[in-house]
Formats: sequence, C-alpha cells, structure tokens
Amino acid sequence: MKFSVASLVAVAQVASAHYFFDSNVINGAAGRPFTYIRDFTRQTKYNPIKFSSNPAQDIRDNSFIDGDDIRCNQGAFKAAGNTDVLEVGAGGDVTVKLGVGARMEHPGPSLFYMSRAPGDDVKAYDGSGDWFKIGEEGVCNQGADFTRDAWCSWARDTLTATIPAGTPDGEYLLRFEHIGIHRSHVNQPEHYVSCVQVKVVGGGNGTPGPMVKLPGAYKDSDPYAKFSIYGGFKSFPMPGPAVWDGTSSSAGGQTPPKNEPETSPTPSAPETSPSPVPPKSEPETSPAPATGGDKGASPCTKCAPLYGRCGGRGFTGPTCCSQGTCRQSNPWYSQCL
Ligand SMILES: [Cu+2]
Repeated sequence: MKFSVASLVAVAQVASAHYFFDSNVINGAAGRPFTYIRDFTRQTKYNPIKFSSNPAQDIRDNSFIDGDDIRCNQGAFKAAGNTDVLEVGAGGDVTVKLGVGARMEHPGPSLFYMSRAPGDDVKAYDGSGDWFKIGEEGVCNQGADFTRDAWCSWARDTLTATIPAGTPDGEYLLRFEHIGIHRSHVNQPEHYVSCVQVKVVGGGNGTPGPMVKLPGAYKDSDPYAKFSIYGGFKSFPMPGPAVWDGTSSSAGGQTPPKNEPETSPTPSAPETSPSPVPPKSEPETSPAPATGGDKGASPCTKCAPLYGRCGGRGFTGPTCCSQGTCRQSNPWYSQCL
C-alpha cells in the first residue's frame, strides 16, 4: 500500500509554484530526468525543505535545512549508484532544468556548491564531506519588483553553474540550490536542492574553499532566514560561505552579495518598521486556495493547473484549480480536469 500511494504521487507530479530540478540541459536539450541528477524519495517531489524549528504544519515530508536532506534532497544517496556521472571540462557550464514544466516563481537567490568524493567515487559518496561554493546569484534587476522579477532566477526553469577552471580533476557532487525567501520574514525560507554527479576533467590545481558542511552552512538565525522582501529593495545577505575565488583557499566568512552595490549586511533584528505590513502568509495573485478540510494545506499555494493534483489523502498542496474542476479519481488522488 505504501508503494501504491508513492507511485500515485509520482504520477501526480505537476507544474506548481514549487519545483525540483530533475534533468541536465546538454547541447540545448533537456535529457531524461534523473540521469545525472540523483533522484530522491520525498513523497511530494516539489516540496521545499524547511528548518526543523518551523511550525510542524509548515514542514514538508520531514525534510530539514538543518538535516541531511539539505545536501541533495531526501533519500538521494539511495539513488547514487544508479545515477550516471556527467563528464565536464573545468571552466565549462552545467545546466539543470526544473521538472514537469515548472518555473521558479519564488523570489530568492540561487547557489551552487561542489564537494569532492573520497576516492573520486561519487557513486559511493553521501555528501558528508566538505563543500565549497562555486557561484551564486541574487538580484539582477534592482529596479524591478523586489518580491518577484528583481531576482535573477524569477520565472526561469534552468540554473547554470560554471565549474571553476582551477577545480582539480576528480569526481564531485555538484549541488544546485534555489531558496524561496518570500516567507523568510517569518523565519521560513524554502530550499530546493538537487545534486548532479560530475567528473571534472581538464582541471587545474586550485585549492577550493572556504569549506562548509551540509547540514551546517545554514542556521535559522542567519540574516537570510529573517530577511523581508516586503517594502522595497534591500541588500540581501547571501547565505553560506564565500564563493571560491578559483585559485587558493581563503579563510573567509560571508561574502558580500556580488550582484548588489550595497555592502552593508541587513541586520538580523526583527523589523519594526510598520510600513508596509508584510503579509502574514504568502502573497497570492491567483484566487485564494480553498483551505477547508485539507489539514496542513501549503502556506504557499497557488491553485493547481489543468491536470494538476488538487487533493487526496496526505496531499498538502493546492486544493483549488486555476483551470478545470477538481475531481476525485480515488481517495489518494484528485486532479484538475
Ligand atoms: Cu513556496
């Protein structure tokens, strides 16, 4: 029975305000899902990862930013042996794409990390070693809406990381992360992560760093986790370590956000300014989702799209349809038809 529910959920993966990375774009074409990206086991693939200190009803699939699932998503190590290793030249790009036609319609930064596999055997590596950051992007258009399209990744369906030319040859986990910060003002950033298994060739002899552990790189007391996007542009305190400069290791701490001219970090103190009042829940532009009956309905739902899932036992996503009518197929699955 557990398996039948899981497979129904797998079938029900649909475009959503939430998302997951499942394929690599190679020579302009997205490949088969989970070829080089480790598949993961969370019940609802597109669900975000949250802090264990967040209210229980807001946590999804028991995945925590301060737990092992923050490495490569829930249960991803189980898929390691069955995931191919993508060969990539140092200095080259790796692009990942969201599954099921989703787009990143949450404001927030994107970050890229690598961790070298012991013995250069990434298929046997659980990600418990040292991680370094190879890139990040935050605000690309300061004049745009800071709650939406000011962010580089807004409405995109791909992320691209460049392997630093100085990266030594070897096998690595390459971790892509997008963080939705629309609810950071209530200490609830949402992390979306996937790992690609890569083999770097033609590399250099740099010494990557600074190093962090996952979990460990993010804390619920970090400024990014308390940041408010409401009330106009503010310099965003990018979480995690400084981006590796591509040469030697540096004993640095937080990096100033490279996309923003201001360097003063946002204080982590709670905002007291009364104007404008941040929304208690996620701002909605689409019709308010029906919340009746579906205990634990997602605090950041839009209505489900046509053919999207809109209900069923254990479902915590949107229970309304932006197109079509929500029809029950069976007790575990309702769909917008
Ligand atoms: Cu969300």
